[in-house]
Amino acid sequence: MKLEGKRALVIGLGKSGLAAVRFLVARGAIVAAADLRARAELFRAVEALAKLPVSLHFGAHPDSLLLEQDLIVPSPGVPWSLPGLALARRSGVSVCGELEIAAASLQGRVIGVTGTNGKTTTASLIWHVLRHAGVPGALAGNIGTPVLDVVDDSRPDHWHVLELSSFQLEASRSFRCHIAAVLNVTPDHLDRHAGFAAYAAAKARILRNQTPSDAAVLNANDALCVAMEPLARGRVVRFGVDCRDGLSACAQHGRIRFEGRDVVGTDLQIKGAHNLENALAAVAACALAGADLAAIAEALQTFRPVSHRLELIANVRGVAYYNDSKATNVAAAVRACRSFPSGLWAIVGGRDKGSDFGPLAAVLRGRAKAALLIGEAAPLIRQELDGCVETVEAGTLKEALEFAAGRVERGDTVLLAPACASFDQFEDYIARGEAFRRLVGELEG
Ligand code: UMA
Repeated sequence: MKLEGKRALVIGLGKSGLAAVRFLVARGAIVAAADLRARAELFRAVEALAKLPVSLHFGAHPDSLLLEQDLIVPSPGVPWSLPGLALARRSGVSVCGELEIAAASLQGRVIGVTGTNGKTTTASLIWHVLRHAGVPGALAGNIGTPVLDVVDDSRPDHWHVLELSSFQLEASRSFRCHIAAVLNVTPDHLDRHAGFAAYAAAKARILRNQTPSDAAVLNANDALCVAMEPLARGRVVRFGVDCRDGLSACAQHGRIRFEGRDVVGTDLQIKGAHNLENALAAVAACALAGADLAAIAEALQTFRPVSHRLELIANVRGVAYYNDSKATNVAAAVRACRSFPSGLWAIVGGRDKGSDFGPLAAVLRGRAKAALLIGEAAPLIRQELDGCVETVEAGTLKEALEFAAGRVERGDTVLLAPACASFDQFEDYIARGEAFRRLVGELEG
């Protein structure tokens, strides 16, 4: 894609937008950047761009600004269906997500990891293994380092491990993943996509542009992943927690196996059946990228849980406190709860994303002593849980923890698994997880 001399507008001045501005300016484009927020709220971004030739626009995105461009690069958080973007497309403006912009310049090969849950853990685990095996490259994408920030350092022998969200995939056309792993697809982001089918279709775009020499690593126990198999143009490598015919990566008698060979025990530092699936996907992706099984086994054993993902924060007087703030949808919260058979105090709630909370009722029945409800979605969740488990409208994280701390018994677990976005009470899931960590620290004190 020729960028020199092109009029390009970046929408959104978050991490991804800043990387896009830097990338486009470096390639000689005439760059403008727009953000819905006011200049005062974006002082850090403004400061970061101070020395670059870029015109900044704050507040609503007027059609006139969009229509005077050759190219528009919306950040992942900008709805792909925004009416202004549709108008721009109809008027011949090229609208491309960051992956599309990166596609032409990223050297080396890509392991793309998507799925509703487990993306960050799996991408981090793959990267941990590849580094251990001496494979050069980078870890980037939805995990926090924008893809466009790793392009300049990319080399032909690099493997890039990219966590890819439905928002990023929806906006890509020619981006190719040499190895594409899809972990699972369950409802999420229904406030952004036009229904579950559209969300699943965005995820499936990870397989677009693969060639016969590429590989699709797919979860054999997830119906939507199985449904993607016909879309794969290269090799299909299936993984699943129980070994059976047709699976390349699986677990049997407490051991992880790949293509019939023993790799390592399943007793890893990342816990739960969902993390076993993540480990299986990682084993398959790393083996396909050329890492040897002995190096994979060693690295799997030293991998620790990523922050805010079923992370053990502390054991206070015989009670375990787990932070799964990243469980921002119902399926993730259900998986987290399943890791604890009984004595559970589940802290649930936040901003609803159009979710069905029914599956939470089923998993909490019998294993939870109470569900402590926080945030905007509390009344909605209470309706679903009533009759299945005791519910307490605690309101805030602090009150939920105080309530639990006054009633817990030795051997119990207090788990933050919100099943909701954090934005009603926190800046993001990280701030919510850090607040939980701090409050548990106070209990310890
Ligand atoms: N904005 C507009 N116009 C709009 C909408 C938003 O100007 O119509 C502006 C906002 O005011 C804000 C900026 O856009 O200033 C934010 O852009 P963004 O939401 O794309 O956030 P970034 O900071 O650029 O972070 C993005 C990803 N965010 C989203 O996908 C929502 C980050 O994933 C990613 O780590 C980062 O790029 C680097 O690649 C976060 C995320 O929540 C972790 N992802 C979702 C998830 O994991 O569930 C998909």
